[in-house]
Amino acid sequence: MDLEPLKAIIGPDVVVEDQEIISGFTNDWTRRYRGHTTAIAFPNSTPEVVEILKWCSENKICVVPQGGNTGMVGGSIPMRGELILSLKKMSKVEFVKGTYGHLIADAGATLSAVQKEAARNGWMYGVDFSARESATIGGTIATNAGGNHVIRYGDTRKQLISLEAVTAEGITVGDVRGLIKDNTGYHLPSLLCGSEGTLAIITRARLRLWAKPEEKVVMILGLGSSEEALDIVTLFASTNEDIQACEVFFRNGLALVCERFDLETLWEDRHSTYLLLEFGGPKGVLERLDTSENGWILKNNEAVAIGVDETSRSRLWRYRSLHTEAISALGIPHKLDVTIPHHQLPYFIDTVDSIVKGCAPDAETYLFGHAGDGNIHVNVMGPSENDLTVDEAVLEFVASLGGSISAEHGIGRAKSTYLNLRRTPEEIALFKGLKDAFDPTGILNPGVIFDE
Ligand code: FAD
Ligand code: 2HG
Ligand code: ZN
Repeated sequence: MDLEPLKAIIGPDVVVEDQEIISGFTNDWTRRYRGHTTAIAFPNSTPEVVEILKWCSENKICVVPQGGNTGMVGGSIPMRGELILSLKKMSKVEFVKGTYGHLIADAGATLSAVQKEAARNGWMYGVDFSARESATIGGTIATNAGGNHVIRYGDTRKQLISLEAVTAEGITVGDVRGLIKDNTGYHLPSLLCGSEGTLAIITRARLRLWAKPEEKVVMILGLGSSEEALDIVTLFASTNEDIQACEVFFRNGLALVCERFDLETLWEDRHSTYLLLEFGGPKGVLERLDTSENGWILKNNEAVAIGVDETSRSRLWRYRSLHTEAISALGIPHKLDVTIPHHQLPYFIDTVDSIVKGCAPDAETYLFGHAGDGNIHVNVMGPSENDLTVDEAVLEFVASLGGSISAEHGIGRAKSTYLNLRRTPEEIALFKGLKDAFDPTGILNPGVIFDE
């Protein structure tokens, strides 16, 4: 890749060719995707993104957009030596004064920077998950990230008021003006959200903020079955206005987390199933819960841990959010991020291990996830990295139950061969038509979403 002509257009500092720096950007968080490239472009502004893409399109140089590189499906990794376009240097975050809770963030701003700027101005951002210090707003939009609070505030798409992006040929589309209602044709933010860097580079976004709850309470319940856990989720989701997270995990994952991070075990390891609930609202969250029709859930259960202050709340969250890191310490898992129709969730949870064992008798399956959204993370340890028998069997099982093969992480490279399990040939053809319109030379993230 001769990048001298590009450097002559945008200046030499924007393009980095030092392999020592580059090596920090070519492998993914899971370590499953290990790529290579000769260069990374670090634009400082939207006009620089325009120049880079114009030149890449004209010269048929393939581009892999990258934010925080925390993605779980290999979408941010240059597997064939593509140019990495990192948005890291575009990281401004600005609360919009005089509005009822809007914020404008550059694509490279971290999720945590957005959360902090919202909080500084008395508001909160509706998306949160444990990679907040590295994941960027551009990456969260490109993947339509979900996380812990979808049950209350919706996914990233629901937070988008407007966005600015640059198509593969260097055409800037959209804006960050604050029109709440704007029914002028197709809705670009909805389309580009979840497009995983295959249609355009997201450069800026205007985000909706929410009123900060006065008080938060976190609790973990130790339970005897997935059915019991999901009955409680249904009850709270349908009757409690304060509920903002319903997370599930199980005995083997909890044991791993406790051992790895030296956490105290919960109730001497007596339960098979654990439910973490987070409530937020006006003062009196616990009192309201206690006197509500669901009060019996707490009174009848001998295994309830409650956190009301920041320290005890985050102590409880660690049991759930450290699952990914604890599993990663064992090796490279097979990661499947699926949604199951609510009424099938207990069946899925109770059956999936036998599906896995049918392919790989010695495999260990760890399940955890966002129970309120029907989103279970299936992590399987055992089968070798390139043996995808288990992945295929689990995804086929999910499809047979009417579920989705990607709940929140996206298709990326990892799931591209299975797109047909969720999308019809007609839908895939329509998707390809959209891809051609935004990226006629096919330079943006080849191999992502669509199998090559
Ligand atoms: P990257 O990994 O850099 O990129 C992700 C995809 O977006 C790639 O296809 C890339 O090409 C594209 N992309 C990045 N920036 C742009 C841009 N500006 N324009 C166009 N395309 C772009 N995800 C969840 O949804 N919920 C969770 O609860 C969750 N928890 C996680 C916990 C851990 C510990 C980790 C490591 C990851 C977790 N993730 C979760 C996955 C990941 O953090 C999200 O997918 C996140 O949105 C990725 O953001 P990023 O900036 O790191 O994007
Ligand atoms: C989570 O919910 C993330 O913790 C990561 O989405 C899921 O590691 C995983 O499989
Ligand atoms: Zn998740």
